[in-house]
Amino acid sequence: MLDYQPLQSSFVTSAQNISQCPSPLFSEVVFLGRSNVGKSTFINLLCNQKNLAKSSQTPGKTQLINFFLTQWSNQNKEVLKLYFVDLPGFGYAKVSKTQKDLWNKNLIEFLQQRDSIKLFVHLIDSRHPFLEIDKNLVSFITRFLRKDQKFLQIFTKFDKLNANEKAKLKKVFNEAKFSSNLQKTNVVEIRNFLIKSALGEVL
Ligand SMILES: Nc1nc2c(ncn2[C@@H]2O[C@H](COP(=O)(O)OP(=O)(O)OP(=O)(O)O)[C@@H](O)[C@H]2O)c(=O)[nH]1
Ligand SMILES: [Mg+2]
Repeated sequence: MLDYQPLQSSFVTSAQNISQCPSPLFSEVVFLGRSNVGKSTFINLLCNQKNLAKSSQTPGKTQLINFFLTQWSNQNKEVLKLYFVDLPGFGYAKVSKTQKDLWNKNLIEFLQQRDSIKLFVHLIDSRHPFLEIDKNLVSFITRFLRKDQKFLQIFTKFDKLNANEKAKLKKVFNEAKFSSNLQKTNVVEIRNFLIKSALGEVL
């Protein structure tokens, strides 16, 4: 089985809308989820680089479509490149309505029209698994998900649950993955699964 190790990753650019995005040279993985769920921290954990994507205790930290060039090696000495895309969290409202509407329009266009997106990673806070806003995201994405694209759910902040709550959540969401960005739980398994999904190697 191929195992992917992180090589050096780097920030490429921030875009406000699809027209400002870089040339689609590589397959892309986008990270979606409510503000403060741990998207930026999760990217840093996967890439094994603490300060690659900016994370913060204050919700609303990530405000643009941020592209990172990530590089991975496997046992065959192959080097694989992917764009990881860190997005602003939804559900964060500390901007004007006009600003928010424009943002939503830009983000929706990006998600629906950017052909190089191969994997949507939806991050959900383990403590709040059934929020309406997350259900809406699932139905929104599945409406336009193409055959060459995958959708993966990851529950973050798994460290905040007790053993009983962990077992329950795993049972209900049996296709999801569970991560503690703090304790680095399952990082190797999740990293491999995610990269293989982006490559279309997971059915
Ligand atoms: N306990 C715990 N804290 C976490 C975990 N993942 C992230 N955090 C913390 O949650 C806070 C938010 O993390 P970010 O990575 O900035 O969240 P984000 O989803 O990128 O937020 P926005 O950019 O505002 O959308 C930070 O204080 C992180 O340290 C986790 O698995 N467990
Ligand atoms: Mg962020």
